[in-house]
Amino acid sequence: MRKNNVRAPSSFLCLLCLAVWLATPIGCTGRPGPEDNSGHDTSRSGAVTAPFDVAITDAVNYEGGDATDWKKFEIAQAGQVTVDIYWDTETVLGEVSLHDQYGATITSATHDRSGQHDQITANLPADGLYYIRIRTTGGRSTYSIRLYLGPPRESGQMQEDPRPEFDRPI
Ligand SMILES: [Ca+2]
Repeated sequence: MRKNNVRAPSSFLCLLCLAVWLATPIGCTGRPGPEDNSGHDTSRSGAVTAPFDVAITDAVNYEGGDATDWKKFEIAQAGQVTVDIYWDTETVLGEVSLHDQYGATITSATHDRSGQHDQITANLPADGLYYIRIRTTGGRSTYSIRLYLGPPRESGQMQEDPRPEFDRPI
């Protein structure tokens, strides 16, 4: 009987320890998880509208907890769409992909680390809503992205656009 009385509290303590251990976030090392600071655009439902023919600037930062940005656009009729992306940091492990309204991947490109520019293009089968996902699986970079109707144009044009936003820290 006495033995049981002693054992009961220690079992309780073990359970308490287990509960505390399970409740402790895995990322308690002080470093954020890849999406901890990603904001609404970490998922398709929070995608930001990307205009046509205008370069927009944003950034992804894997170690900083903002690994993914979703953009969205609509087309009025089926046709070819091209996306140019320029990474400020060539060494980033970047990816850019095009998705249909349900999130299925239409085409994608893994960043070519020998340069800054990647490009994807696709013939979209119907009018409606489409998505672009920009992601890093390592490193960080500011990037500029521009989408336009039609086949790929000469690369390098976008580099001439003024991009004062690049001064902000990422
Ligand atoms: Ca984000």
